[in-house]
Amino acid sequence: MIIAKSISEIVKPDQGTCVTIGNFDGVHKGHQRLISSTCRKAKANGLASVVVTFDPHPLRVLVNRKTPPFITLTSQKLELIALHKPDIILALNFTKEMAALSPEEFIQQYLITPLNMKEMVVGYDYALGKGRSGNYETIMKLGKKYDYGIERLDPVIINDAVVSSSRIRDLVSEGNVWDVRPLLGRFYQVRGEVVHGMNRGGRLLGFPTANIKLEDELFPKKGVYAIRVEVEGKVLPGVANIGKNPTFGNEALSVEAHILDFSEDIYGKDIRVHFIQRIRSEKKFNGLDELKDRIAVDIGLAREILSYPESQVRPGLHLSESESGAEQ
Ligand code: RBF
Ligand code: MG
Repeated sequence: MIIAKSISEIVKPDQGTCVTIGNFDGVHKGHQRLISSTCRKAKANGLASVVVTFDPHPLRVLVNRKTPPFITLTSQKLELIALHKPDIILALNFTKEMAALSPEEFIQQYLITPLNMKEMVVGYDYALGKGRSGNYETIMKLGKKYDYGIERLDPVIINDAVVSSSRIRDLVSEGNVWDVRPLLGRFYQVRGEVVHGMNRGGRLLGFPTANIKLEDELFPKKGVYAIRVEVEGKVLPGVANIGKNPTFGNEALSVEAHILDFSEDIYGKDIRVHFIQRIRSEKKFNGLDELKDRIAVDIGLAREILSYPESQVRPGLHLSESESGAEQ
């Protein structure tokens, strides 16, 4: 498998390729089906499999107003795609120049000439090229001219609605992290480096927390969550607070994780926080003792939630199709 950032890094595959292309924010169940179908179809036809995606997300380049934060940072997106073992992942640097290409120019310059594309697999709502002018019919017509086949997959339906990145963003923003799991095939995750916070958690409260350096990613709604924390490949139970610590006066938003029965120094380490279930809203307590008592209750609830078999997290792995509840 090669992960390339530009077509100049790719040796044109003589046998031809089967390609899927998309933004793939979240690499959710719909995306997963596209990617696995592409790999299967490539194998069946003696082609190399290629997943083409964009970095940064095209909305970041095209829209001037603030875009919504994304479900996956590029690092996680590429890891999730790589689980399907395509022969090539092409993460193209998306630019205004690229956005100005017509569907034909894009297909010819990025998919035909460098990749020798013979088959293309696209989502039900896919469109490409300037202003999304290249819809399915356009891509079909171009297939006759450039001699590639095209397959369009139906959306994946879970709990009576289409799985989409925007549906997932909405659920996460509402704090509904448990319900997002079947749509992703895993729990919602944020990642980042452990940085120094106020240093008051351990000293003052008796509940030390790892503060995560915030990246430009989607965070669940403010509140307290049962979590699992991945540190150097180990998965540890914990409880997280996302918020502004109103008990201490309004501070900047922080995401902090208290790992249960744990006292190692993990400053500077990159951790992943998997959000299992929301426990409550953040609130302003009348003093330290009330907050401490409540955190002890939160920890009790988290222990219970984390004892459910469905709350397990396998580091770096997807849940299986049957566990996820995906329907055809
Ligand atoms: N701070 C608040 O002001 N209100 C809360 O409701 C609150 N809940 C928390 C729940 C847990 C499980 C943890 C670990 C922390 C919570 N905090 C809350 C944050 C607390 O104020 C913070 O950890 C310390 O101030 C150290 O930064
Ligand atoms: Mg994320």
